[in-house]
Amino acid sequence: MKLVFAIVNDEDGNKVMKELNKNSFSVTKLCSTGGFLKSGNTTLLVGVDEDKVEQVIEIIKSKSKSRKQIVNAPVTPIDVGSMLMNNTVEVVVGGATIFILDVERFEKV
Ligand code: 2BA
Repeated sequence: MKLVFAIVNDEDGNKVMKELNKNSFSVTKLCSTGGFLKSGNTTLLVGVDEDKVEQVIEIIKSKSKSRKQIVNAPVTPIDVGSMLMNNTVEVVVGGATIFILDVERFEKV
């Protein structure tokens, strides 16, 4: 068995979860926060047999869009003397960041 960890945009989270449920996959949704943007994202946990992992990835891929986001990157005071200036940076976020882990043991009691 494998555990699929998928970090998706908040706006895509429900769509991905709905499609996984429609295809009979059990999903747990966690509210998470990206360390870089400090904004909310959604982490989905899906426990599946190894032969279903590709199907899960395809579903996540089909419902997750990548987006460009403009963020304020503060310029350090060293760069600008005593003034504190803001500099905007464009980053591409997602579609989805996926980790696949081996499950040592799975029990429902
Ligand atoms: P955040 O950490 O908020 O990152 C959002 C986006 O900012 C990233 O998109 C990437 O384009 C950019 N970014 C992140 N760290 C950066 C840095 N040190 N310098 C420059 N740009 C940076 P994604 O790569 O699509 O990641 C989306 C979210 O997935 C991340 O949100 C984070 O919550 C998670 N994630 C991505 N890679 C991860 C990893 N290796 N381990 C744990 N979580 C990860």
